[in-house]
Amino acid sequence: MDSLVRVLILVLCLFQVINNVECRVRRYNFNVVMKNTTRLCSSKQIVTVNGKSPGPTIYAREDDTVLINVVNHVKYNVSIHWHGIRQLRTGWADGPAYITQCPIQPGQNYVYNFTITGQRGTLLWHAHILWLRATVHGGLVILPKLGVPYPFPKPDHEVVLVLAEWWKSDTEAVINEALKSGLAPNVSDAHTINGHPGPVSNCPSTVGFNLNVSPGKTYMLRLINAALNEELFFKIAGHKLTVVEVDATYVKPFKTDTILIVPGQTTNILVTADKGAGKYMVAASPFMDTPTVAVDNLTVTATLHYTGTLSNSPTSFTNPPPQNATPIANNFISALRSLNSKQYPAKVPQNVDHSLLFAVGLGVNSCPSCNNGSRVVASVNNVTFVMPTVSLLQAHFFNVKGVFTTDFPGNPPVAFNYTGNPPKNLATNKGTKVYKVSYNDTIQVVLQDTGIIAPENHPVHLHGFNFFAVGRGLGNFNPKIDTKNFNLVDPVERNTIGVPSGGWVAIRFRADNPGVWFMHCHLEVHTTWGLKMAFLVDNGKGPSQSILPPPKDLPKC
Ligand SMILES: *[C@@H]1O[C@H](CO)[C@@H](O)[C@H](O)[C@H]1NC(C)=O
Ligand SMILES: *[C@@H]1O[C@H](CO)[C@@H](O)[C@H](O)[C@H]1NC(C)=O
Ligand SMILES: *[C@@H]1O[C@H](CO)[C@@H](O)[C@H](O)[C@H]1NC(C)=O
Ligand SMILES: *[C@@H]1O[C@H](CO)[C@@H](O)[C@H](O)[C@H]1NC(C)=O
Ligand SMILES: *[C@@H]1O[C@H](CO)[C@@H](O)[C@H](O)[C@H]1NC(C)=O
Ligand SMILES: *[C@@H]1O[C@H](CO)[C@@H](O)[C@H](O)[C@H]1NC(C)=O
Ligand SMILES: *[C@@H]1O[C@H](CO)[C@@H](O)[C@H](O)[C@H]1NC(C)=O
Ligand SMILES: *[C@@H]1O[C@H](CO)[C@@H](O)[C@H](O)[C@H]1NC(C)=O
Ligand SMILES: *[C@@H]1O[C@H](CO)[C@@H](O)[C@H](O)[C@H]1NC(C)=O
Ligand SMILES: [Cu+2]
Repeated sequence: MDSLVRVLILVLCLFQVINNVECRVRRYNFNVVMKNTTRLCSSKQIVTVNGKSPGPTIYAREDDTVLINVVNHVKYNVSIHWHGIRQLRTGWADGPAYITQCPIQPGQNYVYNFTITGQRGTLLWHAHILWLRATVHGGLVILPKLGVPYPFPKPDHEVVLVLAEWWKSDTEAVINEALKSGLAPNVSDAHTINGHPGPVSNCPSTVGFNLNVSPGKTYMLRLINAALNEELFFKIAGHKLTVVEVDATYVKPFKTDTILIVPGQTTNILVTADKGAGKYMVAASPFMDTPTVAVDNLTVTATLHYTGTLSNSPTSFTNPPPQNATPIANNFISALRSLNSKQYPAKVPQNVDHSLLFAVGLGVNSCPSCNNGSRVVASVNNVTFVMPTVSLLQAHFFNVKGVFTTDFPGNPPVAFNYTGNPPKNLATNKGTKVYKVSYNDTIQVVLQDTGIIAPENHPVHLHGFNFFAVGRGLGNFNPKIDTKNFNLVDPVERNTIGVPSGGWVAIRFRADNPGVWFMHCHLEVHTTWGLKMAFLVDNGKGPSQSILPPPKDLPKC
């Protein structure tokens, strides 16, 4: 290439003004700042990126390197996770505080540096410390390589829709109050779509997000659930939704009325504006099939607004599914299949080196200062994870002793009827334990919900990998019967999966990424309570199978 052209492209790329030439490096500045914000007719200060919540959408192409300079101007420690990005050998850029990095302290900055390999689609980024994720989140769009089409008809337009939750109170006050009392935190006061709660009865000035569409055009909605604690249904009145991708992997397209999307998941849907005119309600509402668990039951609405439709035109409404609509949730989940085409094969591990059973759920530990003398906790295989004070990845890389142990149990220490009557003793162990595997080992984890306190759906997220969801069922997992029914051909591939309430889900992945990788419930309340653990994947042979050295500006503890 002519060097003048190359310099010109570099300059244009530096300022992010073009999308159609190959900018192989994408640069973003994330200034973490406080912002006074009014929603639901009440004002508060929130933590934001660049003064906005949702923050900026990151756009990149497959194979691009992304450099995000995060500058912390707030009083909280901050770290940001690029949720679903594989981070091959670059765990230093993954983001969970005290797992792969020490937090970025007030006044400090850190450049997240990662290359996107073998992925394209919609993901999200969010704070991975405290409850800052409530307002510090945004979209992450990975376009296919230049010239590579989508494996479905190209939409005319694309729109990012971020679903989230809004509290009138400060969210740090909400979780701190709960940790003090030992009880569950207050639920949110509203759900939001791109920051808008939609019309609510006690605040007439609040309006919903407006999505303008032109008759006959097809829209790809890049749906993201950035909510802290709530799984959501999503519907559009009068329109069929064609699902084409989840968690940045293509699926066999299918049509549905209702999407289920749990915190941490993303879903791309095609919607054709085939009505000609009108205003159609878009609705997101909670899914919760445990009657004793409180949720924010407000439905957030937005409008699919055909251009040329006057504001007094009729509006088409839709009824959100009932909160406990398990059959609707199951229909959606069982329709998901990997595309598994020649170009995008599903590389499902056919054999497993580590067959693990992880019992996930709640527990009760003693807490003399709490309201009831006890506190609700959560655990994986009866281990309530204790956050270390230096990051696990640093401790691993620099061989710092005494930070973690490698004795995380591969099976529940005591087998019991997980979904039947709970054991008498609901106490858990505490520990900072990891499960260690060799490079390229294959791992199967059956995530088994427990009925301790109550059976509940847990959206479990794995960092550093996509996994295949090979099986799912109710009650206790039975290896003899259930393994035979696994789908090892075209199971859905994703990074976050709902463990069904009172049931189990089986996932498989290949440990082809050295480092320390967090796995946790993506309901922030359960993560806080300890439903988290980490896998340690050793280096393989040679530099291409080993963790890169840490960047010079990696924050210190
Ligand atoms: C934001 O709100 C705080 C009080 O909540 C107030 O002290 C501050 O002056 C406000 N800042 C701006 C820029 O309005
Ligand atoms: C980003 O990381 C790569 C190695 O993966 C390195 O070559 C490059 O210099 C880094 N860029 C910056 C700006 O630190
Ligand atoms: C939580 O809800 C209770 C009951 O409505 C209320 O008294 C309390 O102030 C709330 N806590 C926070 C931090 O908003
Ligand atoms: C939502 O919850 C509140 C408080 O628990 C309850 O009063 C109300 O009836 C519920 N609304 C719906 C639609 O379920
Ligand atoms: C715990 O305390 C709350 C209020 O402080 C009370 O409503 C609840 O019944 C108590 N639960 C148990 C298990 O004692
Ligand atoms: C577990 O408990 C449930 C509910 O009591 C019961 O229906 C089921 O048969 C039990 N399963 C086993 C394996 O004992
Ligand atoms: C979990 O660990 C605690 C503390 O060691 C113990 O008391 C309890 O019996 C264990 N429960 C199960 C189900 O293993
Ligand atoms: C990982 O294991 C698979 C299956 O045994 C093998 O085909 C592949 O070559 C291995 N990859 C590496 C990088 O060792
Ligand atoms: C911020 O992180 C540093 C390093 O881990 C820690 O020493 C400090 O206590 C943290 N600050 C707060 C307010 O938690
Ligand atoms: Cu959970």
